[in-house]
Amino acid sequence: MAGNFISRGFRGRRREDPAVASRVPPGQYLTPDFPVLSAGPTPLTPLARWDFTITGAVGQSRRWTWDEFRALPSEAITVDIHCVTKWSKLDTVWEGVAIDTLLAGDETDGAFVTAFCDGGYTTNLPLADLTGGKAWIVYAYDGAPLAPEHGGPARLLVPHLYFWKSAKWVRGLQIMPRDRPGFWESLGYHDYGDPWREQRYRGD
Ligand SMILES: Nc1nc2c(c(=O)[nH]1)N[C@H]1C(S)=C(S)[C@@H](COP(=O)(O)O)O[C@H]1N2
Ligand SMILES: [Mo]
Repeated sequence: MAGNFISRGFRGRRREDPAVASRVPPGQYLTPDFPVLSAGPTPLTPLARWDFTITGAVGQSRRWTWDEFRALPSEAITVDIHCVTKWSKLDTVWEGVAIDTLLAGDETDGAFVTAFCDGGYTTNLPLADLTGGKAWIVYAYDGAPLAPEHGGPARLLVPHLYFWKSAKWVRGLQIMPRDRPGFWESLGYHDYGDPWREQRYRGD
């Protein structure tokens, strides 16, 4: 497939190339770096004490230990990411478990989700933005275990929204009937955060 060939083989990432430019949302620039943006110190939770839980408006709460989580079916994911501070990165390569896999077979009443993390960070999303192959809990980046500063051992990856929604050091999802703003959303960031509509701040 032509599109696939271009995105896989492309290393120069020149914005003037229309195939590249069409993948950069308004107001964003491309960076070859992988900046670290954390609101606090990097938490270091030993894997023996790590778990992942789904709670709230679900038929049954679910919990996985690290070993159980790593035994789940996983996928390789190649996606573009967009930070609200205006950098974008094309073709980032991750490995992780689809949220669909974690929710499989479960009836949910809630339409909203708060992702919660070691260190206390939270972010909110509509449940529909986490399902249908649009979001993952990832534990590897570029073929190596996810570095602690980038959210290791595991982070949420929701590439179609600004990157603050991709909660680092994520430990679970709380499913709720109503929307509740997370950390940055309470401080004036946009509730939804679509980079293609430049939803950076409340009111955008
Ligand atoms: N737990 C947690 N997750 C977080 C953050 C944070 O401060 N704490 N920062 C968010 C923001 S604002 C961005 S842009 C991305 C940055 O991810 P990176 O440091 O891997 O580039 O993580 C998001 N997830
Ligand atoms: Mo950010």
